[in-house]
Amino acid sequence: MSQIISEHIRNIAVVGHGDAGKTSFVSAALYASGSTNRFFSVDEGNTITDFDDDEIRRKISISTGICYTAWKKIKINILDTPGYSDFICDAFPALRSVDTAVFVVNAGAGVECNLEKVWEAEKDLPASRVILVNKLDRENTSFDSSIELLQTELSKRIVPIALPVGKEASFKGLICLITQKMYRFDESGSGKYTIEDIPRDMADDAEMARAALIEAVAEADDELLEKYLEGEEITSREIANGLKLAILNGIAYPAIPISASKNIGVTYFLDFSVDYLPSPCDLPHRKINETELICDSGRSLVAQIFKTIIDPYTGKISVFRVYSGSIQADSTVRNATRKENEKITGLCNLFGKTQNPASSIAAGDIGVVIKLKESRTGDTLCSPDQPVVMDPIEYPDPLFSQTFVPESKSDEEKISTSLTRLAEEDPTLRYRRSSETNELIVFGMGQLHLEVTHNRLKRKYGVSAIMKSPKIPYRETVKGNADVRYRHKKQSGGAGQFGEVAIRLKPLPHGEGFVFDNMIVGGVIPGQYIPSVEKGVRNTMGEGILAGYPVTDIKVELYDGKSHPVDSKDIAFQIAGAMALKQAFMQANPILLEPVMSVKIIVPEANMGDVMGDLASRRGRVTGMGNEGNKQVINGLVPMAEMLKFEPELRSMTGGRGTFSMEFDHYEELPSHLAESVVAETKKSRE
Ligand SMILES: Nc1nc2c(ncn2[C@@H]2O[C@H](COP(=O)(O)OP(=O)(O)OP(=O)(O)O)[C@@H](O)[C@H]2O)c(=O)[nH]1
Ligand SMILES: [Mg+2]
Repeated sequence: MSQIISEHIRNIAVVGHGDAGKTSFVSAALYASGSTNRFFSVDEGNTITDFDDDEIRRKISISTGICYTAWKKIKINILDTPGYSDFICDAFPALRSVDTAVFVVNAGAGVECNLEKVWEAEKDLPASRVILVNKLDRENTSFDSSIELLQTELSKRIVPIALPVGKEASFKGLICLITQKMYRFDESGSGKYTIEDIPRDMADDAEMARAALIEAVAEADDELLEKYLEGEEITSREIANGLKLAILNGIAYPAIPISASKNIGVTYFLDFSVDYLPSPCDLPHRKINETELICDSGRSLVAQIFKTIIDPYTGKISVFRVYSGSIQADSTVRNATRKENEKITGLCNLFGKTQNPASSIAAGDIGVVIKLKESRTGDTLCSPDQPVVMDPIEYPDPLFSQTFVPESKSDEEKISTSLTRLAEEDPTLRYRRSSETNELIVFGMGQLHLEVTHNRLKRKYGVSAIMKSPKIPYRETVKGNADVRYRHKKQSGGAGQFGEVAIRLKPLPHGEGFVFDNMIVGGVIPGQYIPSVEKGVRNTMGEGILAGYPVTDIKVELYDGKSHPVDSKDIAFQIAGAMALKQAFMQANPILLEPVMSVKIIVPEANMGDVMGDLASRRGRVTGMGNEGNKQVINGLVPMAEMLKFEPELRSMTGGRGTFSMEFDHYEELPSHLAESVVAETKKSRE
């Protein structure tokens, strides 16, 4: 595409629950508008926006796909977001970067949880929203009942602008309530339509629906409202003007019946986008501190990177939306977030995985730049003279974790850098090495997310790893006291070793760590060997005594000992200290401590009972309850070991509507029957 005028752009994000038909809708739109020469499908695995190997194999979108098309000389940028729970987070930065949210709803499925989740994303959601009621070619679907449900569960502002003609298998067209014409769609799936008069048997329904539309639209337009209240005739043009205003201000959310896979209603939506959806210039100016971002290519640049893709061949691809000014190829811009300059070399329009070079990206447009050095998702790019920083993009902390054990030495060497690269394009992926268990723990949004990550490590970076449940970082301590004398003596052959220590072991309150008390008087252990004893004790504490976990919350009093003028040495006292602690520890009623998490769970009222019951079965205790919006909040304390598999359980208990967060709170004694099996497991793995 050559020079783009900002008024000739529409930016839409296609959002909704998994499987609603978002990718199919985008595919239909690309075919109908001539951007592809075939109707690609998710089932055949050849769509433009689901091109990743995992997306094709699993037939779901994992990451937001970016493409654009031209319809009646308007450039429509389309962001095809994922709807599956593990990947839904990618929808929010997309929503924030567009001017209209297009909700695709599965007509047969009611208001599904991730549809609700994106609908509630107040902070990211543009005012302008459109509802596409999809899959109306399927059995047991009804546009009317879908609308009724959406109006009661999401918003009363949802209002049809078209009615379906024909039901289920015979769904073949629409009645447009604005033009009062019927659009009959070509059965071949081309998206083409012919315009006819409204069938006589639908005239009454159309009249009623039109009245509802006028009523909704009138709220945005005082003049229209007056006319409507006076019962005057309202023209199509007047409805159209009012509708535009109502959409821009979020007063009406138009709904359209479609079938993506039969390409019915899709071109009607494209026409509608051109005529009614706001261009980037129609929106109220965004403001950052004192700076107004005006959508005009002639001004200073402000753009935000809302997504990063790491392509094994091309390298880093940064996807951005321009809010003000324009980006020119071969220029230098300022990354105001990182306070670094960046060279813009490869500037492109992205069409799925294809990069189409561009000489500039205009105000309001979406584009990509290749191989930026420092820039990351969320960063603001601007003209050096106007360094404003847009709000960063925030992601929830992933709470589902698995240990990745590299299979070979070379896998071990590559795994961290590969995970870093994966995490750069996937901000809900995190990893860290546990200082307690030394395991590499990978955090994601759910089992499927980590399975995809595991597969990508192999496929993109050639790293093989075994995925398994992480170890719990238990600690060891004692509940009682002990008094032990230990002599380490090796005086036969070669240089001798001699060291004798007497220690008292006492428990400390939880969280106090370790105290080493030197009570030696009269030099029975020479001063230079006291640190040796302490070192022996500390090393043993680090290795663990009962089950291989670090020892904590103990006090060791070194109160007596003996030395030898020739054979006493550092190593001898280290060994004596270590052995004395081991013996004392086992005599002093040793126990295991387990980490306990402070957990916050948010669920619909209806699931409260189930979730409370589930918490009790996880040895959890509730510490407080309240509500947030129309949801219930449960605060509690639950052992970490019981939370590892909580995420899928909560998902199934609440039909995906529950969410939770947690953080480490404190250590607590592990009940003895559970401690026994942990000790037995350590024994087994040591053997
Ligand atoms: N009968 C019928 N099937 C459809 C229609 N639209 C989509 N499908 C099917 O529904 C399934 C899911 O379609 P997708 O387009 O992948 O759905 P999605 O919303 O992109 O799903 P995620 O990306 O995983 O959130 C596929 O098998 C499609 O063929 C439709 O209008 N009618
Ligand atoms: Mg999809």
